[in-house]
Amino acid sequence: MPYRILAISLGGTIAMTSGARGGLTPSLAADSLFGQLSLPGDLASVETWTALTVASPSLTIPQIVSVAFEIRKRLASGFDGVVLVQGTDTLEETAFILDCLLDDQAPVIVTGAMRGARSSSADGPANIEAAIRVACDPQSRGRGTLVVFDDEIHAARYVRKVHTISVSPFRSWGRGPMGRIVDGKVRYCWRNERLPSIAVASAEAGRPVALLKFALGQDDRILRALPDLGYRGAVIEGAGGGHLAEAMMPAVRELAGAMPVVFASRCPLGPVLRSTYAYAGSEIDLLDSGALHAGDFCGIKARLLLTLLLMAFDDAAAVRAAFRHRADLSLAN
Ligand code: DAS
Repeated sequence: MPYRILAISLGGTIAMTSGARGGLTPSLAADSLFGQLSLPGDLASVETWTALTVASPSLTIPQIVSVAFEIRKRLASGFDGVVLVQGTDTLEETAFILDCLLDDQAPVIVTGAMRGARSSSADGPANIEAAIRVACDPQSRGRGTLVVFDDEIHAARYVRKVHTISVSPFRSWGRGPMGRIVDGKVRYCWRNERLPSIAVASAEAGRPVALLKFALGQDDRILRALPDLGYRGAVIEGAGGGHLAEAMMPAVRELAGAMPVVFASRCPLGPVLRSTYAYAGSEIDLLDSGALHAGDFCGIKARLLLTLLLMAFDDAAAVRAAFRHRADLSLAN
């Protein structure tokens, strides 16, 4: 009995062809992307949905939350899995949002392409076929949202785009891929505990969260401007284990009294520290100031997590507690 797969397109290079100005622009609908697949006929029956046709930097969090709501509905109506294609630039963020919101056992797989649909070396069809194979494999159930690209299978929590032009641009640093497609077969190497899903009730835009990166000599002017700019949360990628300049700490303390402030690390590998250093601007000082540690989440994903929690809870204390719980869990497995 073929697996019922919902194939969703949001656009991206995989759906792009050369436009009037000579460069690639989004143009193709899901039907043409999922139309000519060379998979075993009895593997999957695919139903397509062209949700959007945009370049992925222009996607919004409310749009992805709406897609998550529709996926939940479609899975409840009998689909066995989902394959979603979009641009690779923000693909890791879409995958993480879906992973935070969906708690279905059914596989939800995100993929895309680094070469346009009409390129002689188009990688979209192979990525789509691999994604469908993974979506149709019983071992993929219960693993949360996965990214399949260049025959690698990545967990949404860890995967990042790390190369601007490679056809294998995704890495899960510190963990490696959760699995691979080998000889056309799905092979998993590890499994991690899923985090509790977040009960967001509406896809309406939530309270904005700023993402800042610390650099040498940076001062506190941007931090002090955030409330008047309408931000209701902040994530700061600090140096090393999550550290800031001493001179920034009065502003951090003040800001943490007004909104959830998270410190992550600008390092691509390793978690933030929680109890090693105690100097002004260190993790112990940041925690004393009321800031929250990002655990194993990178700044980009800590921002999405905080944004979704601000959409789910009105009460600031509930937001802080829910964030702290997930950040601690992220360090535990
Ligand atoms: N960077 C292109 C891509 O890889 C465009 C985009 O992300 O939409 O799909």
